[in-house]
Amino acid sequence: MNLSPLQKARYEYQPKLPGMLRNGIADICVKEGKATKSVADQDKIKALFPNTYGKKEITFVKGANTSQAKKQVVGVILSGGQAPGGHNVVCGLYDALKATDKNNVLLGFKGGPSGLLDDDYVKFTDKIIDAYRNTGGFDIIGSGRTKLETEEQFAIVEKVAKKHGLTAIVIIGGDDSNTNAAVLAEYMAAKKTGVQVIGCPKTIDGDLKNEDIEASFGFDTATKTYSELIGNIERDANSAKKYWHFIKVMGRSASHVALECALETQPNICLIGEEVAAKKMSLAQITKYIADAVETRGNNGENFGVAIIPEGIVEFVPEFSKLIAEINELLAGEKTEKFNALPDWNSKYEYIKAGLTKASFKVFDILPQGIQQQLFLERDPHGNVQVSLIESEKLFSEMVKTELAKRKKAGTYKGKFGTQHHFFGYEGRCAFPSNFDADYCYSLGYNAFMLIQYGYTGYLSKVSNLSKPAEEWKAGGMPITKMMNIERRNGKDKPVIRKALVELDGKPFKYFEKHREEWAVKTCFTYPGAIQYYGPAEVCDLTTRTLALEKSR
Ligand code: FBP
Repeated sequence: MNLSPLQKARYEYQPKLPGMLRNGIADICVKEGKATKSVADQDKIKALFPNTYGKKEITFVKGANTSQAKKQVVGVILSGGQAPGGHNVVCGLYDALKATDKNNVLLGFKGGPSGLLDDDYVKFTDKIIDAYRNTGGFDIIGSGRTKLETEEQFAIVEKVAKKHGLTAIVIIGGDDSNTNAAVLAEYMAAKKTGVQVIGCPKTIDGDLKNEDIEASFGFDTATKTYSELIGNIERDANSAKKYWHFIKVMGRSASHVALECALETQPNICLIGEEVAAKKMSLAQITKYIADAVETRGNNGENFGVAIIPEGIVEFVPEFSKLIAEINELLAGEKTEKFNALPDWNSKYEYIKAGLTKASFKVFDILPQGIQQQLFLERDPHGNVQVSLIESEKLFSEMVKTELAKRKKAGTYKGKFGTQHHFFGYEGRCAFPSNFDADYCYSLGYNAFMLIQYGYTGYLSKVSNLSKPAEEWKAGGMPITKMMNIERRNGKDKPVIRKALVELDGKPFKYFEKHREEWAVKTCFTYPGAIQYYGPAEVCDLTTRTLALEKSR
């Protein structure tokens, strides 16, 4: 393999563990906290998880090891979208497992949850692990989005686990994958298989967090990567002074990524989906909000700017989600064929007009034609519109353009409006993990093994106090059921981990709200630059503005 100088150097990087884990299992004992209950729907969740509900939170502290010595054979999977640091979770898990007993075994199941079902695995060795230390990506075993949720699937996993003599399974994933981890843990406990299941909180979207889990891994590196790029674009915009850049950033549901990038780069505009939903903003209102900033700046001779648009924004616009729901109905089942058979866009347009309510057609009709067509071209396997594929950065820039043309005619707007569009998502998901993510992920994996060794199941590996230096981080575990409630999914009530959306009374949003009027009209850009891996801690080890603000007094 050809190695870049940075990759070679990163192999040598020794991730920092929380102080209390530094001497390994010999020096660790468990401090039990209070029994937990789910965030909502306690009776229902308790009934669904009779064997794993209500367990105590635990913290590891220094003290004599009281865990039972036994040979461990652990299986691990990476699940869902890539997030920087995934390899280090595996490395931390491997190092803890081998440091505890060199006869312990770690199997990596390939391609995500389906690897467990297909029994497609690799037995990790020092050589394999050493080639992935502190690197980005999930390519060590690959990832996938197969859901582990049916009894039949669990029965297959049970068989595979038995074949390999697995004592535990570690699922590295987001809210859905960890929900499945909780259900699998309950299944394994109910069947008395002796197989423990432990989750690790992953997602660049940052929406798997709560009072216990301070951050999901990957958020730090991904937002730093996007912020570097956004800062570079800001500088370009401020140099050439001729473009407004509309930048969509990933974050399928929550707007944490957009908000963090805004805190890092101070753009002119950043939309926050949760605010749009709370204020029930229409497309026209959002367009006006952006156009006002463009007009003020343009009239001041500043015909450039930067607007950040979160990927999931359109689903937060009430009139737009209603439109999507109606389109899904309009094309349900055989109706898709009928629609596709129409000869041209004009006849399709008439079909749509006749099928939508008046209010939804009005919304449809103001969309640029390219977006209108996207709504009908891109369908998921269930026949639904794939909202994440809608080019919302173009949607808003087009709508702003139309609005500005009116203002120009009316004589209020005197500037010029040239645009560029960008989408930052995949660029950040496999970056070399920042020192924070390298340390945090290694700690999560190392700690996951401690939970296994102490016999816990249905727990999420928890490393907290993250705004402090790693030495002061705390390690322990939290029952996954604590984060669960009942939500309606595909027409059925399901136990799921509650997604953490941006809190409008939280400190990160409040800070943004306080400054955004000034950022909108003045040029207040900040340029975070590239992630630094070597140098002073205040440059290299700092985590996100979001976490710093959340933890500030
Ligand atoms: P996870 O929730 O699985 O971590 O994935 C998040 C994400 O990166 C979103 O930001 C994005 O919308 C989505 O994955 C893209 O998915 P895919 O990789 O399947 O295109």
